Amino acid sequence: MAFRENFLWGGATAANQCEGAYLEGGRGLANVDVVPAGSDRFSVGSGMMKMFSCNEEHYYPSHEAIDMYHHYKEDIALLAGMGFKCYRLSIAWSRIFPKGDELEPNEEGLKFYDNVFDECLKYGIEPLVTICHFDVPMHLIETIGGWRSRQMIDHYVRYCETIFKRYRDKVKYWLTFNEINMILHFPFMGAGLYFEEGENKQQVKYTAAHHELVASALATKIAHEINPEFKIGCMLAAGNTYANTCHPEDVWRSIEKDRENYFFIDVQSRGEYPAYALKQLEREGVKIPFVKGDKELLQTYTVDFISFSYYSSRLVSANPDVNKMTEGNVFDTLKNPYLEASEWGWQIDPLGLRITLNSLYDRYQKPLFIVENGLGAVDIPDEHGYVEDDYRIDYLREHIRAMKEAVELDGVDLLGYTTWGCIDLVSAGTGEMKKRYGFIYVDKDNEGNGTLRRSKKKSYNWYKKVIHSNGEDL
Ligand code: P53
Repeated sequence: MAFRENFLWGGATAANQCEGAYLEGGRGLANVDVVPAGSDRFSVGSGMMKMFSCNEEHYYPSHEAIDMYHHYKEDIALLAGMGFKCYRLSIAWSRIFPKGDELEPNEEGLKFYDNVFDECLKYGIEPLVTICHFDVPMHLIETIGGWRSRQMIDHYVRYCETIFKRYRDKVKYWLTFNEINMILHFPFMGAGLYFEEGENKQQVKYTAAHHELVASALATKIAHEINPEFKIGCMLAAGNTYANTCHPEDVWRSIEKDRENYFFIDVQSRGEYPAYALKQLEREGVKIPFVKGDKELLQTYTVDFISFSYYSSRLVSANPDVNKMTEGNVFDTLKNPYLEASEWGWQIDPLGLRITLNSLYDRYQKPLFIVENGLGAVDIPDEHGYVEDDYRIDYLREHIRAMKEAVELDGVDLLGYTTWGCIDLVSAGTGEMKKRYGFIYVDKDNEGNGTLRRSKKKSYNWYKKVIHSNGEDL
């Protein structure tokens, strides 16, 4: 058998993309609530357009999302019906600390996640919790500028300590920051960063990154103090970058591109700023805001495992004339002529997953966890809400095969696999509902119309069979 006995099969979601109830239960407003769907999404999400509150002209998909806040029992029962061993979800920071700088947490928010975890445990589902999946309380953005401020570390650590203690006996696996490298690509959405005119963006991004990296190390420290059994992971938006040709310049460019992303994991897993990053930041005139003790913290409290999302490989050229990027993703990439693409232009590359798994394992030699993978597609349901989603089954089957080869043939140490958006939810990149990943269909459209009814797609029973056979019956 390729996969270990207790391999963690399951699916993943994020609070802002599924919970809704954005002001219920004492929850405070977060950056993710003011990022609209539609044409302004990219400018707001990337910190170029200031929109710190909601207005009438825009539609904000996080406000209701799929209303999992009120449907969680039904939803977790559906996940359990597929035999899930693991459910990755995130805690909405502003449910626990509505403004972010309170000293006492919001009991109603804590209670909500108690209920959610109890529901998971009832079915023997192991929760895997993302502590921060893109969300930052708006109050902290308005008062201190989000992660550009070092004070964020204290607020984050207080939040971590609160949830580690509260869920000490319910949750074992934690991720400190979702796709930490997203800070470079979608900085308002990823870290609450808004750029003032004329500001050195590179400096702001790496300052914020440093604060997150120190916060992540501190979280790892207190996690193990609170419960030595806790497993703390980092999380990378992964996918190797290929060179467009065998021209050495292209190969070099692809190495540089990958390092932009590896940088974060190099710090979180190896415990220090890699030499290439120190040199590059120095050349760019970026100052890393080290404070006494930071280096020791980073060195001492490295992560227990490496988790990542994988949707696609990337492609780059050193030639600026060739380097015209495709649309449809916050990650730049050239069109790879050997690959097909999804309806949103994301290129489909199952072998790329094996390549990515091997690269990460070679580099870090720590257990890996695939915490996101899947196909965002348009689904057309029949009158019962049933979708014949063979395209999704094909995508997942090929990726699971590739991951199996990485385990069986290459010896990669893999803890589990959670598909993205196991129940349809709001797209982070576009804000649409139409871009669906789920085994479970949710009746809701891009404009917010629909009954929110849940129904099983064809892939539901397929995935159930995959889990039941521990990945043998694909
Ligand atoms: P969507 C791209 C853009 C935004 C978030 O993306 C992304 C990515 C791809 O790496 O990251 C993750 O919804 C993220 C999820 C997100 C998922 O990819 O744009 O962790 O929140 O939903 C898929 O199709």
